[in-house]
Amino acid sequence: MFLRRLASAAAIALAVGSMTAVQNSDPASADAQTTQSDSAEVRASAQEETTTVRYGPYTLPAAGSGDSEDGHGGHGQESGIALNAEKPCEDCFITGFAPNLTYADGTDANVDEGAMMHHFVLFDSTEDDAVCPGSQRIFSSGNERVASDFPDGYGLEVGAGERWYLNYDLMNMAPEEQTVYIEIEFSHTAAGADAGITPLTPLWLDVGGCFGSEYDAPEGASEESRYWRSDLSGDLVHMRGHLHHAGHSIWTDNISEHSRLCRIEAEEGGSPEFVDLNGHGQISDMPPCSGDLGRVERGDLLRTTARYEIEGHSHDDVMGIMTGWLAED
Ligand SMILES: [Cu+2]
Repeated sequence: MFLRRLASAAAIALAVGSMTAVQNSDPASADAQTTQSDSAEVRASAQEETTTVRYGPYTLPAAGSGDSEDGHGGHGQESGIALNAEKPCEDCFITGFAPNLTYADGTDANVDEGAMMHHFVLFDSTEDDAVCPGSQRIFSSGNERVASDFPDGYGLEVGAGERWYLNYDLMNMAPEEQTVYIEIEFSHTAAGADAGITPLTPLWLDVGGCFGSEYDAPEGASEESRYWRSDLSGDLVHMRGHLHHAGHSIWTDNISEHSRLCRIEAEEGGSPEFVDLNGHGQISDMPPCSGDLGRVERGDLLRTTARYEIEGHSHDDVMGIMTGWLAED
């Protein structure tokens, strides 16, 4: 099963944000092309613009090739870490992002053609993560490619000297090799005193903990939880989730306040692109929570729970991750 085959180095870096795993990097993958949108695409406010950054190319080995870990009939996999990942802007606030996996001509590469964006994570190596030791985990997505738009007036600040790196894990279920790109459309606005943007701190709330995002889910319905005691205070304004195939839902509660901050249900096979070559529906939507999600006070205990409903057999190496964005006081 492809669900089992995450490269361990990539998985550790995903959880810990550790720069120690960068030996895995593929220098060719650090190349990225940036296309600045023309003025016709500028939307929302006068200052907001969109920039699409293309990471890659990544060549995915054919399914069943010798590159798969079990060596027979597995999915082709391409994973690693790209250093010096392109940023869409500097001295700016990122106010939203829309991830995708594409072919060279810009069309969608999805599981109906065998290509799966198992996940990617962008790190800022110049900031510490708020939850776990290591670099700050700033943007991520699984194959569902859900777009996030932060509420008006909020954004993630990108400094001029900031250095990003990209952890990617891509898979191929097709019998032939294919070449794909990770494409992220960022909306952003210039920083500065008149920007009127409140900076956000990303929170990575991972059922797997800090030292590995993966865990094994049994057959049937199961729930797995993890607690985090906040050492930050602020307003939570956006949350998005990540689950693997057969993931049902994920939610985060503020136990100290007896309140629910966000609950997200996964949809599978919602459109033909998300039905794979074996006829299985893969996760196609996990709508984010956005707006006034609640207060988090220093000392509050947050609990994140992932629910899986799996028919017929257990799944190894699943994930349950909620990422949140906090406007600190
Ligand atoms: Cu994952």
